[in-house]
Amino acid sequence: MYGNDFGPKITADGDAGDDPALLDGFQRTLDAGERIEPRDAMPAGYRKTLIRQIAQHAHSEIIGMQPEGNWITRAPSLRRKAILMAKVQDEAGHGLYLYAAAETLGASREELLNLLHDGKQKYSSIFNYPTLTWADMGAIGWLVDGAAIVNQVPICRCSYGPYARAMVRICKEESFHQRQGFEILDTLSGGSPSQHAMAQDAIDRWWWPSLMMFGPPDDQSPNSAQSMAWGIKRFSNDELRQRFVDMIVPQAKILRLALPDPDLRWNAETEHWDFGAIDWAEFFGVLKGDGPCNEQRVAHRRGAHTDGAWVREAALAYADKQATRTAEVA
Ligand code: FAQ
Repeated sequence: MYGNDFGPKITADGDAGDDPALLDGFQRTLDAGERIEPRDAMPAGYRKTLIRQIAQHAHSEIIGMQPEGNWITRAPSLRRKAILMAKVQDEAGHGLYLYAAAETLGASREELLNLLHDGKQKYSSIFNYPTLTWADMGAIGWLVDGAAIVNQVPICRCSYGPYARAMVRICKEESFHQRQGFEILDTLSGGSPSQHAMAQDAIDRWWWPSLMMFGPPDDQSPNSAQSMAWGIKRFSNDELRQRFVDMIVPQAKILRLALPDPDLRWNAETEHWDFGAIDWAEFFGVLKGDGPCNEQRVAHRRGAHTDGAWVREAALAYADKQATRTAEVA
């Protein structure tokens, strides 16, 4: 049983509007560290922010299947192929949990997919880069899933119940994804000189885009302050980016691979790794649609949606039949 004891729960549209009693109930729930649940009254802005973030997150999972899907047929062994297929399937599952979480806020999957296909909602910048070699599967697992874990573990404590609960399972699976990426790179790094070079090249290409995944610097992040006040975000973009760098530097040493940043230095005062300047012009360019693969990713997604129309129609026809049968029996 989910829910809490703070204030009235149900309004006609679920939004608290200006009603002081409803807003007070919402705030007291947050202050007590309890979860907001779908039936609870909430400010319209809270609902809108959650739909935006959860939808972007869901879109990232399903678009994120493409760069890796590209390598399933070319995985170097049956074992690697089976693992990669399982990982890509996990990502489809993550998309499903997240679209379901958004549905509890009143946004249907169909509506959100239309917004993605029309370029009206975003997905993570990272998936607009190409996967050129097998080592990219290692770099994505180690760096991209590593960044996703650092960003997403705090979301398990997000104030909105359905999102927080979806993230618990997603994070468990992401941990496995990161381990498999690390293992691919460890194998390549300890292999022939050309395999080692292939692993290094992948790290050189994926390092900076992975740092960008955490979003713009705090002083250019318009949504952070409100999202943190609402308990949707628990840490700022820069805090999580720093946490990621601190986690990755020692792991890179174990992998015998270099991170492509001449300014990377241990800072004994702050007890963190200092790192070089991020090219934010590149990040904002990718967000605008100018990344190496933006067009290809969205075109492929639209095509997959069109090709899958018959599956959706068949599922609806089956559901109708079942409903008719149940009604007849009743
Ligand atoms: N890419 O004010 P903020 C994964 C946008 S899942 C694109 O700081 P916010 C699993 C932002 O939306 C990866 N856009 O925004 C996997 C906003 O634009 P808007 C996805 C970005 O929301 C692994 C504007 O910039 N993870 O990798 C990005 O407070 C391997 C201003 O930014 C999530 O979605 C970006 N990187 O903070 C799958 C986690 N960063 O909407 C396959 C949940 C920012 O106002 C293979 N999301 N923008 O038009 C979050 O934690 C937050 O939404 C942030 C952004 C931190 C991403």
